Amino acid sequence: MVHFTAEEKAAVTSTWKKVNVEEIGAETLGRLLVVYPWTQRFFDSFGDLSSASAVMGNPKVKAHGKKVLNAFSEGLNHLDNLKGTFASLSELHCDKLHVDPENFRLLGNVLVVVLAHHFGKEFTPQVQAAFQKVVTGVATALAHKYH
Ligand code: HEG
Repeated sequence: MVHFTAEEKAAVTSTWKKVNVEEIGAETLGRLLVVYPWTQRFFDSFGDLSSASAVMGNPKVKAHGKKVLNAFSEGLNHLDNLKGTFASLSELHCDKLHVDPENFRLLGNVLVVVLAHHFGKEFTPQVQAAFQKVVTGVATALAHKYH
C-alpha cells in the first residue's frame, strides 16, 4: 500500500484546492485520447474524435473528464484507503467496461502533465512527486479488483 506523509498530503491538498475539475478533467481526458489514441476504443459512443481539435472540443469528452476527475477528488479525501474508495469503480471498469488497467496509469501520468502545465513553477518537484504517488495509488486501487 502506498503511504503518504503529512507533507505529501499537505502538498496535494493545497494544490488540489485550486483545481477546477471541469477544466482539468476535460483537458486530461482529451489529452489521453489524443496522445494515446487506442484509448478511444472505449468511447465509440462519444461521437467525433477524428482529430485533436475534435477531441478537445467534444462535449461528451468534457463531461466524462469532469466525472472522472470528481471520482479522483473523492480519492484525495481518502488517501489512506484508496483500495476501499475505488473498489466498486474497479469492479465496474473490469467487469462491465473491460478497460485495460494500464490505461489508469496513462491517465494518471497525463493528469500530472496537465497539472504541471497549469500550475507552472508552483508545481515544484516535491508537489509533482506527491501527485505521482497519488496517481499511482489510484491506478493500483482501480486495478485491484481485476481478475
Ligand atoms: Mg472510467 C466510467 C472514473 C479511468 C473508461 N469512470 C467512469 C465513471 C467514473 C469513472 C466515476 C462513471 C461510473 C458510473 O457511471 O457509475 N475512470 C474513473 C477514474 C479513472 C478512470 C477515477 C482514473 C483515474 N476510465 C478510465 C480510463 C478509461 C475509462 C483510463 C479508458 C481509457 N470509464 C471509462 C468508460 C466509462 C467510464 C468507457 C463508461 C462511460 C460511459 O459510457 O458513460
